[in-house]
Amino acid sequence: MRRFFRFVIATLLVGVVLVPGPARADNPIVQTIYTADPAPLVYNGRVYLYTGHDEDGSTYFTMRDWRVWSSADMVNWTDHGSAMSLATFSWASSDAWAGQAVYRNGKFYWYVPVRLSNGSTAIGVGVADSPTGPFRDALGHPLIQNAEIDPTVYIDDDGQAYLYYGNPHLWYVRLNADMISYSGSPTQIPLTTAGFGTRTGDANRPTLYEEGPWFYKRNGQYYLVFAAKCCSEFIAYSTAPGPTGPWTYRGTIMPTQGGSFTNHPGLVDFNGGSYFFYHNGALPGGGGYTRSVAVEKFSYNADGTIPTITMTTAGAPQVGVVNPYVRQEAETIAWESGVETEPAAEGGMNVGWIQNGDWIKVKGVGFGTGASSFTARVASGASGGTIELRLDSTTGTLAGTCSVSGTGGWQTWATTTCATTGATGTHDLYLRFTGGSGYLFNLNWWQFATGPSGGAYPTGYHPLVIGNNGLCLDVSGASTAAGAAVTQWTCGGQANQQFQFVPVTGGYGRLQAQHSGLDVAVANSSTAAGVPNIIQQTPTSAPNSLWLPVQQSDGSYSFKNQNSGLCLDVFGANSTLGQQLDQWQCKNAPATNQDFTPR
Ligand SMILES: [Ca+2]
Repeated sequence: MRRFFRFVIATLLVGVVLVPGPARADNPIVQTIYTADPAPLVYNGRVYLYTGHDEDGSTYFTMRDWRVWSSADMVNWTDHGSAMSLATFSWASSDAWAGQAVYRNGKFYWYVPVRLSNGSTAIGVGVADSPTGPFRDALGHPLIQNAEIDPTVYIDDDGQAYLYYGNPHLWYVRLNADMISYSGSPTQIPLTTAGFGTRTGDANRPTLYEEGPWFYKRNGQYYLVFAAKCCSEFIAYSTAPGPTGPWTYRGTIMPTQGGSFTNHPGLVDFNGGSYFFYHNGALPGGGGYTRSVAVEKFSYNADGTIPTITMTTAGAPQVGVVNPYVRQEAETIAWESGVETEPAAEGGMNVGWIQNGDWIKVKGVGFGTGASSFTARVASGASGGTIELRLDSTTGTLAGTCSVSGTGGWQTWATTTCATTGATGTHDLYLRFTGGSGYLFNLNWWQFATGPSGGAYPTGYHPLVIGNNGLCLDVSGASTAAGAAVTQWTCGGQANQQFQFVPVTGGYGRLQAQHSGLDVAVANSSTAAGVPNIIQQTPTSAPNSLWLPVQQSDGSYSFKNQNSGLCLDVFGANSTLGQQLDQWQCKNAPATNQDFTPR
């Protein structure tokens, strides 16, 4: 099914790929699947986006799970997969429709409507410890059951949480602080034309309010943004001085447009900007039941009113740049052609279904003074292929070519590294995949490095001063024996504290102790994290003795082991003299127990 969908989309996207011009579309923001009913949540410096998921080829609102995405820059969106589904709610039978998630007291609550086996609808609540889930049923039964849909939630400054919802009526309840119960009875908001505008031609629905409310407060004013009139819908809004009204109709935000007869609003402020999320039918194969979420940036008027917002293919501008020198998930995508995602056996998601000519665009990557190598986490049950690193377009400057070999399985992961040249400044990065016929390989994550092939790491022997404690890397007891522990000790400048970096392959090289001539290595090629197991060994250039120097923002270096993918690390970040070092997940932050400054 998934592979069939991939083929259909790849075929349809051929038309998009051939569109010329420098201004590549970034809306809709997800191209790997159809998404609907956006609900953004700002948390910890990122925008988390909760959506529905229109099944491929739908001829109704056929929706079985909900998806989570996130972005730090509004243009590159990370796929967090399916975090909640109909199966989460044992009492639900179908229709995983429009919901919203909110954070409170260390937990994330996701309110969603579903249909029961008796045909009626109800609102349930999922709960999770992480914004990306997994979510579990908080109650084991519906939170609200009065045949309505489309919950929206807001926690007011005084701590009182409100859940608005409804189609055809508009209701609210006051949620208790536990967020999974409420006080009093659901209360109906009177749908007056003063409050919600005038609809003509439908005696049963005299106001414009249709469905999909989005409720929040800003600068002391309460907003209810909603899908208006049916069908096709447009987006309108009302405001009120208090959380329960009285509401005054304020007009249109987004006119009817976009090839989907429904629309659905979600608004947030993030990093100084205001953003309006909606959905349309703009993806190839898209329409009223195969929708896609998109976003526009806007500014509130001085009086708090919202301007008219029109759908664009350009989308919101990027906030900041992508740092290529820290691990970036392959499933962080501004635009793509031909690929899909799936859960990765080693955690998170990976990009898959990669065929010859497919590509991923990552917008606005800040290479700075220059990258010297590229590392990718790959798996292939076939014979692999090639990753071309192109700048600014699929045919742009080739900054590197990375070979991917077969790894013996589609979830058997290995790390491959290649040298890069010419990647300086800020560019859109295109990962273009080439190879033979059929699926080539999967991609979990990637990372660039500065380093010796860029001339940055100093040549010759140097003491390596540790960032968090000021001690120096040291071969224990000045031993010349293979297997002796590599430890930390007070810096003295002696020969067993002098190390030189000897480049070997793809940015990786040996870290050789001057007094013994032996190489710093991970004992027994271990891939375990957090075990003091760093030794010196006879030079063999085996992967457990090859390290990638990754320069940090303060000029120090971390050393990433080629075999394990982990970084040289002071065990427990302690300051104990003679403590043997270990390896640990790379932090890629300066002044830590993984940062070494050559002096
Ligand atoms: Ca990944």
